Amino acid sequence: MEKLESGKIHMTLIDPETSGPDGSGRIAEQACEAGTDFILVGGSTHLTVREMDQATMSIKGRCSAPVIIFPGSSSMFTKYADAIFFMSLLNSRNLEFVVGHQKKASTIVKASGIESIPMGYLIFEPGMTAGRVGDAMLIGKNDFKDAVEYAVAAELLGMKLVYLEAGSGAPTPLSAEMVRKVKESVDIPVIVGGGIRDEKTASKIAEAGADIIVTGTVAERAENVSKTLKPIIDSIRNIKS
Ligand code: 1GP
Repeated sequence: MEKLESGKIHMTLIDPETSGPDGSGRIAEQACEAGTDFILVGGSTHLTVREMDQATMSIKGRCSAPVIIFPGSSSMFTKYADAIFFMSLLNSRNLEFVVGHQKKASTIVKASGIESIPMGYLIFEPGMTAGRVGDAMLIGKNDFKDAVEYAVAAELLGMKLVYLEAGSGAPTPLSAEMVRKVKESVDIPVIVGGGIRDEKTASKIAEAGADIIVTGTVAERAENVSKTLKPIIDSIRNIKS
């Protein structure tokens, strides 16, 4: 929240399932060099506590940015992270993703003492793996009313952030119009991710009102992560809310 007072934020998503512990550390190191603000560790597929621990320790050893867990299930926890998105997939038809995993993880997360950030998570078309695994009733590209209603519900439920997700690796990201309509309707910060691969797209989405931009795949696939992420990160820095 403090960081948001001085401008837009960039988060780098690292999925240890794809990158492994060493690869996760390598991506984090270069993302840090490029100026990313936070590392998200996690993804839609299942990871054990041990895998989360190894990847997070590798990331923490090579990058000073705070690490936030982005869980796909109740077992995706590590005490080595700085915080966790305690998130609810509001448009899932499966109660497990709305509140079941949260119930299972609740006492462990609380006892760990790590910061828990309540977040509403909404998956839009095409949704990709997150949409399939989370059994999401995907919000259509032009279903502005649904998107706004879910986002306002997240705010009224007390969530501190709302995340608009097109799905990791989505061929196209959310439209600027969708981001603008949601942003105009809520007073909590809006995170946007899925399919953002270049500075032009990132700045368009940030200009439309996204407070936080998440990129994942572009770093996983880059030969030079730092060189690839830097223009994306720089492009959102001077955009006013
Ligand atoms: C996925 O929104 C994130 O949860 C990142 O998506 O991998 O397409 O950048 P990409």
